Amino acid sequence: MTEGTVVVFGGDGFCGWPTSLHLSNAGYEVVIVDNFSRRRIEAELSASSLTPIRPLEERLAAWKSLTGRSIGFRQVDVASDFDAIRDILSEVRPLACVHFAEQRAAPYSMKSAACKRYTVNNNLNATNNILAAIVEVDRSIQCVHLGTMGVYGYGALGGVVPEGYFNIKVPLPNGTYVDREILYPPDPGSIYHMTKTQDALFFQFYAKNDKLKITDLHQGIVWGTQTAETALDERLINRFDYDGDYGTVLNRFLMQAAVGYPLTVHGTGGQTRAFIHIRDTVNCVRRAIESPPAAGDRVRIINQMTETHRIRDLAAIVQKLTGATIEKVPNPRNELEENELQVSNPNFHALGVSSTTLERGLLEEITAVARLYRDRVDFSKIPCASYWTPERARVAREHFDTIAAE
Ligand code: NAD
Ligand code: USQ
Repeated sequence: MTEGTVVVFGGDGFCGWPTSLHLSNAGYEVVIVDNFSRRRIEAELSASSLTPIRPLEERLAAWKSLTGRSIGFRQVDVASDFDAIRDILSEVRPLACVHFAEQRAAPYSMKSAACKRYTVNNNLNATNNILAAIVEVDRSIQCVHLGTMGVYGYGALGGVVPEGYFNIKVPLPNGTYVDREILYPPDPGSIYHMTKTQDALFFQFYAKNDKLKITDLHQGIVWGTQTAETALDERLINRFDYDGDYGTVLNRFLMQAAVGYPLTVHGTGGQTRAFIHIRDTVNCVRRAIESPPAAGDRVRIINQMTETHRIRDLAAIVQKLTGATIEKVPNPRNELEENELQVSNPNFHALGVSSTTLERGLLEEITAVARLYRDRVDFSKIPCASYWTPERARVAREHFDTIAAE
Protein backbone atom coordinates (compact mmCIF):
# COMPACT_ATOMS: atom_id res chain seq x y z
CA MET A 1 0.00 0.00 0.00
CA THR A 2 1.11 3.53 -0.73
CA GLU A 3 1.63 5.92 2.15
CA GLY A 4 1.23 9.63 2.47
CA THR A 5 -1.42 12.30 2.25
CA VAL A 6 -2.56 14.11 -0.86
CA VAL A 7 -4.67 17.28 -0.70
CA VAL A 8 -6.99 17.53 -3.70
CA PHE A 9 -8.06 21.12 -4.30
CA GLY A 10 -11.26 21.05 -6.37
CA GLY A 11 -11.92 17.40 -5.42
CA ASP A 12 -15.69 17.63 -5.89
CA GLY A 13 -15.39 18.38 -9.63
CA PHE A 14 -15.41 16.33 -12.82
CA CYS A 15 -11.69 15.50 -12.76
CA GLY A 16 -11.11 15.98 -9.01
CA TRP A 17 -13.71 13.52 -7.72
CA PRO A 18 -12.54 10.45 -9.68
CA THR A 19 -8.92 11.40 -8.96
CA SER A 20 -9.65 11.53 -5.22
CA LEU A 21 -11.22 8.06 -5.33
CA HIS A 22 -8.38 6.69 -7.44
CA LEU A 23 -5.76 8.01 -5.00
CA SER A 24 -7.71 6.73 -2.00
CA ASN A 25 -7.99 3.31 -3.63
CA ALA A 26 -4.24 3.33 -4.25
CA GLY A 27 -3.64 3.77 -0.50
CA TYR A 28 -3.16 7.52 -0.11
CA GLU A 29 -4.86 9.48 2.65
CA VAL A 30 -6.90 11.99 0.68
CA VAL A 31 -8.23 15.35 1.85
CA ILE A 32 -10.58 17.17 -0.52
CA VAL A 33 -10.72 20.96 -0.39
CA ASP A 34 -13.57 22.54 -2.36
CA ASN A 35 -15.93 25.50 -2.03
CA PHE A 36 -18.72 23.95 -4.17
CA SER A 37 -18.47 26.86 -6.62
CA ARG A 38 -19.16 24.44 -9.50
CA ARG A 39 -22.40 23.33 -7.86
CA ARG A 40 -23.24 27.02 -7.22
CA ILE A 41 -22.67 27.90 -10.91
CA GLU A 42 -24.76 24.88 -11.90
CA ALA A 43 -27.65 26.43 -9.94
CA GLU A 44 -26.93 29.89 -11.38
CA LEU A 45 -27.17 28.49 -14.94
CA SER A 46 -30.03 26.08 -14.05
CA ALA A 47 -28.01 23.44 -15.89
CA SER A 48 -27.46 20.20 -14.01
CA SER A 49 -25.14 17.32 -14.69
CA LEU A 50 -26.60 14.66 -17.02
CA THR A 51 -25.69 12.12 -14.37
CA PRO A 52 -27.37 12.34 -10.96
CA ILE A 53 -24.42 13.41 -8.81
CA ARG A 54 -24.90 13.22 -5.06
CA PRO A 55 -23.95 15.79 -2.41
CA LEU A 56 -20.29 15.38 -1.45
CA GLU A 57 -21.19 14.22 2.06
CA GLU A 58 -23.19 11.34 0.57
CA ARG A 59 -20.44 10.51 -1.91
CA LEU A 60 -17.88 10.27 0.88
CA ALA A 61 -20.15 8.16 3.10
CA ALA A 62 -20.80 5.77 0.19
CA TRP A 63 -17.06 5.43 -0.48
CA LYS A 64 -16.44 4.67 3.21
CA SER A 65 -19.19 2.07 3.36
CA LEU A 66 -18.04 0.35 0.17
CA THR A 67 -14.28 0.36 0.77
CA GLY A 68 -13.74 1.15 4.46
CA ARG A 69 -11.57 4.10 3.40
CA SER A 70 -12.18 7.63 4.64
CA ILE A 71 -11.60 10.75 2.59
CA GLY A 72 -11.35 14.03 4.49
CA PHE A 73 -13.12 17.21 3.41
CA ARG A 74 -12.71 20.94 4.13
CA GLN A 75 -14.99 23.55 2.62
CA VAL A 76 -12.66 26.40 1.75
CA ASP A 77 -12.49 29.03 -0.99
CA VAL A 78 -8.86 28.68 -2.03
CA ALA A 79 -9.01 31.95 -3.97
CA SER A 80 -9.76 34.00 -0.86
CA ASP A 81 -8.92 32.06 2.30
CA PHE A 82 -5.15 31.82 2.40
CA ASP A 83 -5.03 31.14 6.15
CA ALA A 84 -7.27 28.09 5.80
CA ILE A 85 -5.02 26.60 3.08
CA ARG A 86 -1.92 27.20 5.19
CA ASP A 87 -3.59 25.64 8.25
CA ILE A 88 -4.69 22.55 6.31
CA LEU A 89 -1.20 22.00 4.90
CA SER A 90 0.37 22.51 8.35
CA GLU A 91 -2.04 20.03 9.91
CA VAL A 92 -1.99 17.21 7.37
CA ARG A 93 1.56 17.67 6.00
CA PRO A 94 0.81 16.21 2.58
CA LEU A 95 3.43 14.86 0.24
CA ALA A 96 1.54 16.49 -2.64
CA CYS A 97 -1.26 18.87 -3.54
CA VAL A 98 -3.25 18.40 -6.71
CA HIS A 99 -4.74 21.68 -7.94
CA PHE A 100 -8.00 21.37 -9.88
CA ALA A 101 -9.72 24.34 -8.15
CA GLU A 102 -10.36 26.74 -11.02
CA GLN A 103 -13.27 27.98 -13.12
CA ARG A 104 -12.66 25.81 -16.16
CA ALA A 105 -15.25 26.65 -18.83
CA ALA A 106 -14.10 28.88 -21.69
CA PRO A 107 -17.69 29.87 -22.67
CA TYR A 108 -18.59 30.74 -19.07
CA SER A 109 -15.44 32.87 -18.84
CA MET A 110 -16.58 34.84 -21.93
CA LYS A 111 -20.24 35.30 -20.94
CA SER A 112 -20.07 38.74 -19.33
CA ALA A 113 -17.73 41.18 -17.62
CA ALA A 114 -18.73 39.63 -14.29
CA CYS A 115 -17.77 36.14 -15.53
CA LYS A 116 -14.45 37.39 -16.90
CA ARG A 117 -13.60 39.07 -13.62
CA TYR A 118 -14.71 36.09 -11.55
CA THR A 119 -12.61 33.68 -13.64
CA VAL A 120 -9.48 35.83 -13.40
CA ASN A 121 -9.85 36.51 -9.67
CA ASN A 122 -10.70 32.93 -8.85
CA ASN A 123 -8.08 31.17 -10.92
CA LEU A 124 -5.08 33.41 -10.40
CA ASN A 125 -5.63 33.85 -6.67
CA ALA A 126 -6.26 30.14 -6.17
CA THR A 127 -2.96 29.25 -7.81
CA ASN A 128 -0.94 31.92 -6.05
CA ASN A 129 -2.49 31.12 -2.65
CA ILE A 130 -1.66 27.43 -2.93
CA LEU A 131 1.93 28.11 -3.96
CA ALA A 132 2.46 30.80 -1.30
CA ALA A 133 1.04 28.44 1.36
CA ILE A 134 3.44 25.66 0.31
CA VAL A 135 6.34 28.11 0.68
CA GLU A 136 5.20 29.01 4.20
CA VAL A 137 4.51 25.46 5.38
CA ASP A 138 7.00 23.14 3.71
CA ARG A 139 8.68 23.60 0.35
CA SER A 140 9.03 19.85 -0.12
CA ILE A 141 5.25 19.50 -0.74
CA GLN A 142 4.94 18.98 -4.46
CA CYS A 143 2.26 20.68 -6.52
CA VAL A 144 0.58 18.94 -9.46
CA HIS A 145 -1.58 21.34 -11.45
CA LEU A 146 -4.10 20.73 -14.20
CA GLY A 147 -3.21 23.11 -17.01
CA THR A 148 -4.52 22.94 -20.56
CA MET A 149 -3.36 22.31 -24.11
CA GLY A 150 -5.07 25.64 -24.83
CA VAL A 151 -2.10 27.56 -23.38
CA TYR A 152 -0.28 26.92 -26.67
CA GLY A 153 -3.07 28.26 -28.86
CA TYR A 154 -4.12 26.38 -31.94
CA GLY A 155 -1.88 26.61 -34.93
CA ALA A 156 -0.56 30.16 -34.80
CA LEU A 157 3.08 29.03 -34.81
CA GLY A 158 2.67 25.77 -36.69
CA GLY A 159 4.98 22.80 -36.23
CA VAL A 160 4.84 20.22 -33.49
CA VAL A 161 3.76 21.47 -30.05
CA PRO A 162 6.48 20.55 -27.54
CA GLU A 163 5.98 19.83 -23.82
CA GLY A 164 6.09 23.36 -22.51
CA TYR A 165 9.52 24.54 -23.57
CA PHE A 166 10.68 26.02 -26.84
CA ASN A 167 14.19 26.55 -28.15
CA ILE A 168 14.91 29.88 -29.77
CA LYS A 169 17.93 31.70 -31.18
CA VAL A 170 18.29 35.23 -29.82
CA PRO A 171 20.11 37.67 -32.13
CA LEU A 172 22.99 39.53 -30.44
CA PRO A 173 24.25 43.03 -31.40
CA ASN A 174 27.43 41.52 -32.89
CA GLY A 175 25.42 39.57 -35.44
CA THR A 176 25.77 36.16 -33.75
CA TYR A 177 23.03 34.16 -32.04
CA VAL A 178 22.68 32.62 -28.63
CA ASP A 179 20.49 29.57 -27.90
CA ARG A 180 17.78 30.01 -25.25
CA GLU A 181 14.98 27.86 -23.89
CA ILE A 182 11.72 29.68 -23.12
CA LEU A 183 8.15 28.70 -22.27
CA TYR A 184 6.32 28.04 -25.53
CA PRO A 185 4.76 31.37 -26.56
CA PRO A 186 1.29 31.50 -24.96
CA ASP A 187 -1.66 32.18 -27.25
CA PRO A 188 -4.87 31.81 -25.23
CA GLY A 189 -8.25 31.73 -26.97
CA SER A 190 -10.47 32.73 -24.02
CA ILE A 191 -10.23 34.47 -20.65
CA TYR A 192 -10.24 31.03 -19.05
CA HIS A 193 -7.32 29.84 -21.19
CA MET A 194 -5.54 33.11 -20.44
CA THR A 195 -5.64 32.36 -16.71
CA LYS A 196 -3.86 29.09 -17.44
CA THR A 197 -1.09 30.85 -19.34
CA GLN A 198 -0.65 33.14 -16.33
CA ASP A 199 -0.63 30.15 -13.98
CA ALA A 200 2.37 28.92 -15.96
CA LEU A 201 4.26 32.10 -15.04
CA PHE A 202 3.45 31.63 -11.34
CA PHE A 203 4.86 28.12 -11.56
CA GLN A 204 7.99 29.26 -13.35
CA PHE A 205 8.59 31.91 -10.71
CA TYR A 206 7.99 29.69 -7.66
CA ALA A 207 10.15 26.88 -9.11
CA LYS A 208 12.97 29.34 -9.69
CA ASN A 209 12.69 31.42 -6.53
CA ASP A 210 11.55 28.85 -3.95
CA LYS A 211 12.66 25.62 -5.61
CA LEU A 212 9.13 24.24 -5.41
CA LYS A 213 8.53 20.86 -7.07
CA ILE A 214 5.87 21.58 -9.65
CA THR A 215 4.28 19.52 -12.42
CA ASP A 216 1.92 21.28 -14.85
CA LEU A 217 -0.25 18.84 -16.77
CA HIS A 218 -1.35 20.49 -20.01
CA GLN A 219 -4.44 18.43 -20.49
CA GLY A 220 -6.56 18.07 -23.61
CA ILE A 221 -10.36 17.92 -23.59
CA VAL A 222 -11.46 15.23 -21.16
CA TRP A 223 -14.20 12.90 -22.30
CA GLY A 224 -15.98 9.97 -20.71
CA THR A 225 -17.59 9.83 -17.28
CA GLN A 226 -16.76 6.80 -15.20
CA THR A 227 -13.56 5.36 -13.80
CA ALA A 228 -13.16 1.98 -12.09
CA GLU A 229 -13.91 3.63 -8.74
CA THR A 230 -16.85 5.89 -9.68
CA ALA A 231 -18.51 2.93 -11.43
CA LEU A 232 -18.62 0.90 -8.19
CA ASP A 233 -21.95 2.38 -7.11
CA GLU A 234 -24.37 4.97 -8.50
CA ARG A 235 -23.83 7.13 -5.41
CA LEU A 236 -20.23 7.63 -6.61
CA ILE A 237 -21.15 8.59 -10.17
CA ASN A 238 -19.08 11.33 -11.78
CA ARG A 239 -20.57 14.53 -13.18
CA PHE A 240 -21.31 14.89 -16.92
CA ASP A 241 -21.78 18.45 -18.12
CA TYR A 242 -23.67 18.88 -21.37
CA ASP A 243 -24.93 22.47 -21.34
CA GLY A 244 -23.68 25.16 -23.74
CA ASP A 245 -21.27 26.62 -21.20
CA TYR A 246 -19.73 23.65 -19.39
CA GLY A 247 -20.37 20.73 -21.73
CA THR A 248 -17.25 19.81 -23.70
CA VAL A 249 -17.55 18.85 -27.31
CA LEU A 250 -17.34 15.06 -27.36
CA ASN A 251 -19.52 14.49 -24.30
CA ARG A 252 -22.01 16.97 -25.79
CA PHE A 253 -22.08 15.03 -29.07
CA LEU A 254 -22.70 11.77 -27.17
CA MET A 255 -25.58 13.33 -25.23
CA GLN A 256 -26.99 14.97 -28.37
CA ALA A 257 -26.92 11.64 -30.22
CA ALA A 258 -28.67 9.95 -27.28
CA VAL A 259 -31.56 12.44 -27.26
CA GLY A 260 -31.87 12.88 -31.04
CA TYR A 261 -30.57 16.48 -31.10
CA PRO A 262 -28.40 17.38 -34.12
CA LEU A 263 -24.67 17.42 -33.34
CA THR A 264 -23.78 21.13 -33.06
CA VAL A 265 -20.60 21.62 -35.08
CA HIS A 266 -19.26 25.19 -34.68
CA GLY A 267 -18.38 26.77 -38.02
CA THR A 268 -16.68 24.42 -40.45
CA GLY A 269 -15.71 21.97 -37.69
CA GLY A 270 -12.14 22.26 -38.93
CA GLN A 271 -10.85 22.96 -35.41
CA THR A 272 -8.45 20.25 -34.30
CA ARG A 273 -8.18 19.54 -30.58
CA ALA A 274 -6.47 17.10 -28.21
CA PHE A 275 -8.44 14.55 -26.15
CA ILE A 276 -8.00 12.23 -23.19
CA HIS A 277 -10.38 9.87 -21.36
CA ILE A 278 -11.10 10.55 -17.67
CA ARG A 279 -9.69 7.10 -16.78
CA ASP A 280 -6.33 8.13 -18.22
CA THR A 281 -6.49 11.51 -16.44
CA VAL A 282 -6.69 9.93 -12.99
CA ASN A 283 -3.86 7.51 -13.75
CA CYS A 284 -1.66 10.24 -15.10
CA VAL A 285 -2.19 12.43 -12.03
CA ARG A 286 -1.26 9.56 -9.69
CA ARG A 287 1.83 8.71 -11.69
CA ALA A 288 2.87 12.36 -11.78
CA ILE A 289 2.66 12.43 -7.97
CA GLU A 290 4.76 9.26 -7.79
CA SER A 291 7.59 10.65 -9.95
CA PRO A 292 8.10 14.22 -8.75
CA PRO A 293 10.65 16.59 -10.21
CA ALA A 294 13.58 17.39 -7.89
CA ALA A 295 13.73 20.62 -5.87
CA GLY A 296 15.44 23.19 -8.08
CA ASP A 297 14.31 21.56 -11.34
CA ARG A 298 12.42 23.66 -13.85
CA VAL A 299 8.64 23.11 -13.88
CA ARG A 300 7.91 19.71 -15.35
CA ILE A 301 5.35 20.15 -18.13
CA ILE A 302 3.44 17.19 -19.54
CA ASN A 303 1.08 17.27 -22.51
CA GLN A 304 -1.64 15.08 -21.03
CA MET A 305 -3.46 13.91 -24.15
CA THR A 306 -3.78 10.69 -26.08
CA GLU A 307 -5.20 11.63 -29.49
CA THR A 308 -6.19 14.59 -31.65
CA HIS A 309 -9.30 14.96 -33.77
CA ARG A 310 -10.99 17.51 -35.97
CA ILE A 311 -14.43 18.45 -34.63
CA ARG A 312 -16.22 17.52 -37.88
CA ASP A 313 -14.47 14.13 -37.87
CA LEU A 314 -15.64 13.53 -34.30
CA ALA A 315 -19.19 14.37 -35.36
CA ALA A 316 -18.87 11.91 -38.25
CA ILE A 317 -17.63 9.14 -35.91
CA VAL A 318 -20.55 9.70 -33.52
CA GLN A 319 -22.95 9.86 -36.49
CA LYS A 320 -21.66 6.54 -37.79
CA LEU A 321 -22.13 4.86 -34.40
CA THR A 322 -25.56 6.31 -33.64
CA GLY A 323 -27.19 7.61 -36.84
CA ALA A 324 -27.29 11.16 -35.40
CA THR A 325 -27.71 14.15 -37.71
CA ILE A 326 -25.14 16.96 -37.86
CA GLU A 327 -25.89 20.70 -37.92
CA LYS A 328 -23.23 23.29 -38.67
CA VAL A 329 -24.00 26.38 -36.56
CA PRO A 330 -22.31 29.81 -36.59
CA ASN A 331 -19.24 29.63 -34.39
CA PRO A 332 -19.79 31.59 -31.16
CA ARG A 333 -16.01 31.67 -30.57
CA ASN A 334 -13.16 33.65 -32.10
CA GLU A 335 -11.00 30.75 -33.22
CA LEU A 336 -9.31 29.55 -36.38
CA GLU A 337 -11.78 27.78 -38.64
CA GLU A 338 -9.19 25.18 -39.57
CA ASN A 339 -6.02 24.25 -37.70
CA GLU A 340 -3.49 21.47 -37.63
CA LEU A 341 -2.41 20.11 -34.25
CA GLN A 342 0.59 17.89 -33.85
CA VAL A 343 1.64 17.24 -30.28
CA SER A 344 4.84 15.84 -28.87
CA ASN A 345 4.48 14.22 -25.43
CA PRO A 346 7.37 11.93 -24.44
CA ASN A 347 6.97 12.96 -20.77
CA PHE A 348 3.37 11.74 -20.86
CA HIS A 349 4.34 8.42 -22.44
CA ALA A 350 7.16 8.00 -19.91
CA LEU A 351 4.52 7.86 -17.16
CA GLY A 352 3.29 4.61 -18.74
CA VAL A 353 -0.41 5.47 -18.81
CA SER A 354 -2.41 3.16 -21.08
CA SER A 355 -4.89 4.94 -23.31
CA THR A 356 -8.64 4.61 -23.64
CA THR A 357 -9.04 5.61 -27.26
CA LEU A 358 -12.26 6.74 -28.86
CA GLU A 359 -12.30 3.50 -30.76
CA ARG A 360 -12.37 1.50 -27.52
CA GLY A 361 -14.42 3.71 -25.20
CA LEU A 362 -17.03 5.50 -27.26
CA LEU A 363 -19.70 2.87 -27.54
CA GLU A 364 -19.59 2.09 -23.83
CA GLU A 365 -20.02 5.79 -23.07
CA ILE A 366 -23.03 6.05 -25.35
CA THR A 367 -24.84 3.06 -23.90
CA ALA A 368 -23.75 3.13 -20.24
CA VAL A 369 -24.16 6.87 -19.67
CA ALA A 370 -25.64 9.04 -22.43
CA ARG A 371 -28.59 6.76 -23.23
CA LEU A 372 -29.13 5.70 -19.63
CA TYR A 373 -29.64 9.26 -18.37
CA ARG A 374 -31.13 10.88 -21.48
CA ASP A 375 -34.43 11.62 -19.73
CA ARG A 376 -32.60 14.14 -17.55
CA VAL A 377 -31.63 16.38 -20.50
CA ASP A 378 -33.06 19.91 -20.58
CA PHE A 379 -33.08 20.75 -24.31
CA SER A 380 -33.13 24.49 -23.63
CA LYS A 381 -29.64 24.22 -22.09
CA ILE A 382 -28.01 22.61 -25.14
CA PRO A 383 -27.30 25.64 -27.40
CA CYS A 384 -24.04 27.54 -26.83
CA ALA A 385 -25.19 31.06 -26.05
CA SER A 386 -21.92 32.60 -24.90
CA TYR A 387 -20.48 34.68 -27.75
CA TRP A 388 -16.88 35.84 -27.81
CA THR A 389 -17.85 39.18 -29.48
CA PRO A 390 -21.04 41.13 -30.32
CA GLU A 391 -20.34 40.42 -34.04
CA ARG A 392 -20.43 36.68 -33.41
CA ALA A 393 -23.73 37.12 -31.54
CA ARG A 394 -25.21 39.16 -34.41
CA VAL A 395 -24.24 36.61 -37.08
CA ALA A 396 -25.74 33.80 -35.02
CA ARG A 397 -28.96 35.76 -34.37
CA GLU A 398 -29.40 36.42 -38.11
CA HIS A 399 -28.74 32.75 -38.89
CA PHE A 400 -31.32 31.46 -36.41
CA ASP A 401 -33.88 34.18 -37.40
CA THR A 402 -33.57 33.08 -41.04
CA ILE A 403 -34.12 29.45 -40.10
CA ALA A 404 -37.13 30.37 -37.95
CA ALA A 405 -38.65 32.39 -40.82
CA GLU A 406 -38.36 29.50 -43.31
P1 NAD B 1 -14.91 21.29 -12.47
O1 NAD B 1 -15.50 22.65 -12.55
O2 NAD B 1 -15.80 20.11 -12.62
O3 NAD B 1 -14.14 21.12 -11.07
C1 NAD B 1 -13.43 22.16 -10.46
C2 NAD B 1 -13.67 22.04 -8.96
O4 NAD B 1 -12.94 23.08 -8.29
C3 NAD B 1 -15.15 22.22 -8.59
O5 NAD B 1 -15.57 21.23 -7.69
C4 NAD B 1 -15.19 23.61 -7.94
O6 NAD B 1 -16.21 23.73 -6.97
C5 NAD B 1 -13.77 23.72 -7.36
N1 NAD B 1 -13.31 25.10 -7.22
C6 NAD B 1 -13.23 26.07 -8.17
N2 NAD B 1 -12.78 27.20 -7.62
C7 NAD B 1 -12.54 26.94 -6.31
C8 NAD B 1 -12.08 27.74 -5.23
N3 NAD B 1 -11.79 29.04 -5.37
N4 NAD B 1 -11.96 27.15 -4.02
C9 NAD B 1 -12.25 25.84 -3.84
N5 NAD B 1 -12.71 25.05 -4.82
C10 NAD B 1 -12.85 25.61 -6.05
O7 NAD B 1 -13.72 21.24 -13.52
P2 NAD B 1 -12.90 19.97 -14.07
O8 NAD B 1 -13.41 19.64 -15.41
O9 NAD B 1 -12.82 18.94 -13.02
O10 NAD B 1 -11.48 20.63 -14.26
C11 NAD B 1 -10.50 20.57 -13.23
C12 NAD B 1 -9.21 21.21 -13.71
O11 NAD B 1 -8.74 20.51 -14.86
C13 NAD B 1 -9.39 22.67 -14.11
O12 NAD B 1 -8.34 23.44 -13.64
C14 NAD B 1 -9.39 22.63 -15.62
O13 NAD B 1 -8.86 23.81 -16.13
C15 NAD B 1 -8.52 21.43 -15.92
N6 NAD B 1 -8.86 20.80 -17.21
C16 NAD B 1 -10.10 20.27 -17.42
C17 NAD B 1 -10.41 19.71 -18.67
C18 NAD B 1 -11.76 19.15 -19.00
O14 NAD B 1 -12.00 18.78 -20.15
N7 NAD B 1 -12.68 19.03 -18.03
C19 NAD B 1 -9.43 19.68 -19.67
C20 NAD B 1 -8.17 20.23 -19.42
C21 NAD B 1 -7.90 20.79 -18.18
N1 USQ C 1 -17.39 22.88 -30.19
C1 USQ C 1 -18.28 22.56 -31.19
N2 USQ C 1 -19.56 22.23 -30.83
C2 USQ C 1 -19.98 22.19 -29.54
C3 USQ C 1 -19.05 22.50 -28.51
C4 USQ C 1 -17.76 22.85 -28.87
O1 USQ C 1 -17.95 22.58 -32.38
O2 USQ C 1 -21.16 21.89 -29.29
C5 USQ C 1 -16.01 23.23 -30.56
C6 USQ C 1 -15.51 24.56 -29.97
O3 USQ C 1 -15.84 25.67 -30.79
C7 USQ C 1 -14.01 24.30 -29.89
C8 USQ C 1 -13.89 22.81 -29.62
O4 USQ C 1 -15.17 22.24 -29.98
O5 USQ C 1 -13.41 24.53 -31.13
C9 USQ C 1 -13.59 22.45 -28.19
O6 USQ C 1 -14.54 23.03 -27.31
P1 USQ C 1 -14.78 22.42 -25.85
O7 USQ C 1 -15.88 23.21 -25.19
O8 USQ C 1 -14.94 20.96 -25.93
O9 USQ C 1 -13.36 22.66 -25.15
P2 USQ C 1 -12.65 23.96 -24.58
O10 USQ C 1 -13.53 25.16 -24.59
O11 USQ C 1 -11.34 24.08 -25.27
O12 USQ C 1 -12.39 23.61 -23.06
C10 USQ C 1 -12.25 22.28 -22.55
C11 USQ C 1 -12.35 22.37 -21.02
C12 USQ C 1 -11.19 23.22 -20.50
C13 USQ C 1 -9.87 22.62 -20.99
C14 USQ C 1 -9.86 22.49 -22.52
C15 USQ C 1 -8.65 21.70 -23.01
O13 USQ C 1 -13.59 22.95 -20.63
O14 USQ C 1 -11.22 23.24 -19.08
O15 USQ C 1 -8.80 23.42 -20.59
O16 USQ C 1 -11.01 21.73 -22.94
S1 USQ C 1 -8.09 22.28 -24.56
O17 USQ C 1 -9.21 22.32 -25.50
O18 USQ C 1 -7.06 21.36 -24.98
O19 USQ C 1 -7.60 23.63 -24.37
